[in-house]
Amino acid sequence: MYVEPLLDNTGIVTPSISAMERIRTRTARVGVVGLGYVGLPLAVALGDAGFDVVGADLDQSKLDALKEGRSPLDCIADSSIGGLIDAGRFEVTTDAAHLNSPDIILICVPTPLNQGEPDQRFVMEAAESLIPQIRPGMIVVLESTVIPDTTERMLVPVLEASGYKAEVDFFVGFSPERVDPSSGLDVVDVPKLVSGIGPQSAALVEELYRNIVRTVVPASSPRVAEFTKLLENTFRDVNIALVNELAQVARDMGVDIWEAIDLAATKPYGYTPFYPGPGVGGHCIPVDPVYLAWRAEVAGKPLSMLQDARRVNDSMPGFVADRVAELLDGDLAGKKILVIGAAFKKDIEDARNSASVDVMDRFVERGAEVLYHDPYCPSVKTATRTLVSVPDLIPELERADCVVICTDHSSYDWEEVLGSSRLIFDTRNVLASFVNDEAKVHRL
Ligand code: SAJ
Repeated sequence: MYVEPLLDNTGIVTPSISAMERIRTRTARVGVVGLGYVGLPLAVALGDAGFDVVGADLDQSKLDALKEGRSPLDCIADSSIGGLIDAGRFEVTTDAAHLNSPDIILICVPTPLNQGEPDQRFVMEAAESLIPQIRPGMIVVLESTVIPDTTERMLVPVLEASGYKAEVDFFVGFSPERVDPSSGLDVVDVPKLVSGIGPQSAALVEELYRNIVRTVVPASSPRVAEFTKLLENTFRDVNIALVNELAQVARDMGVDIWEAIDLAATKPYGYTPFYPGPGVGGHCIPVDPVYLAWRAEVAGKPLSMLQDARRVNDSMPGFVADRVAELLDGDLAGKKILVIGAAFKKDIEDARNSASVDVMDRFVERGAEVLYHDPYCPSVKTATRTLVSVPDLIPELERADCVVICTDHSSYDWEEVLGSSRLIFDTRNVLASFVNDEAKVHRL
């Protein structure tokens, strides 16, 4: 039975008592749509906080692993999953339409690019699957990174097709994901921005996350929280582009960019070190600025700096190929190139939008014979073919005309790589700490 919102004696709107009670007593059943690197850690944190969780994900193999108490993600231990499954507090389904109308639903689906444009299709599909499940007192929170205004102008109208009114019958908020699989920080340790489409939604969303994470930071609206998320990652893309562009000219000025960055990093204020590389990969940094730039374009105010930064970062694979060609008498045709690392950054298995793959494509375009090795990525799809990681590293190092280090996984024995290679182009400066033969080892 839905309890009318109460105005307490200070005139502050008190959200639906039942919804707030269910959060505070942690008796609410929570649905998580999307069990990837955002949704699964969140589902585990909810379960650990005492909530019953039902997760939905289209990937049957992921659900099979979860049902057997196995984690499909490196960043989540099997024990975290098994404990919740054994306690009967974590169910999974392939269909978000079958969440069975939980008290709370968190939407954690991907928001990629499609032909260079924002693609919010998965958010829309998730929202549409929730329409028949909306009921009075329910709370829906969007966590996916979206174009500013999506929560209020797209998600709410779709959910109100249920016949119920947002901020009256049910509640809606936005809380951007800040999961970074490689930082080692647990979901509970990262401050969480929270927001609601009105005071009741805001109070409920804030209370929900207070029961999950250590620090909650209220934003005045979903729109500003959506914008902030894009700001955080655009900040990174633009700063990486700065050092990538400087890396392309420093050498011509007789300057070692890596030394300059390390010197700048001694400044204890007003500077944040970023490092050049083969390009910017992943599902966040090369994507989020495009969402912000797209929205600005719609507002008639193109963001030239973001677009220029994207162009610089996207030019790095070609720059790497140019530098390696210089080292091989100006011609890559028929040369044997071994790329070390296909993942988009070190110590993870994710090759989405990986610059390493773009570097391989640039070499193939110039007629080189390209192989790669990556213990985390057994195979990758390049523009023209699927490549498989070579099984034995050392003989391939010895065979290569040039070894190109694109991802500096900690698992490599870099002394061994150095000793077994004839020529190395190091895009990550990972060999800096070794005594280098300058004729053999070259850097960005
Ligand atoms: N990169 C550089 N130079 C740098 C930093 C990164 O070339 O100085 C490259 C990386 O090699 C990679 C790409 O940029 O190809 C992205 O690297 P990233 O460290 O930003 O990694 P992501 O994509 O995992 O970003 C996530 C983001 N987390 C969320 O969106 C919740 C980002 O906000 C985090 O700041 C980042 O992790 C992090 O700090 O690790």
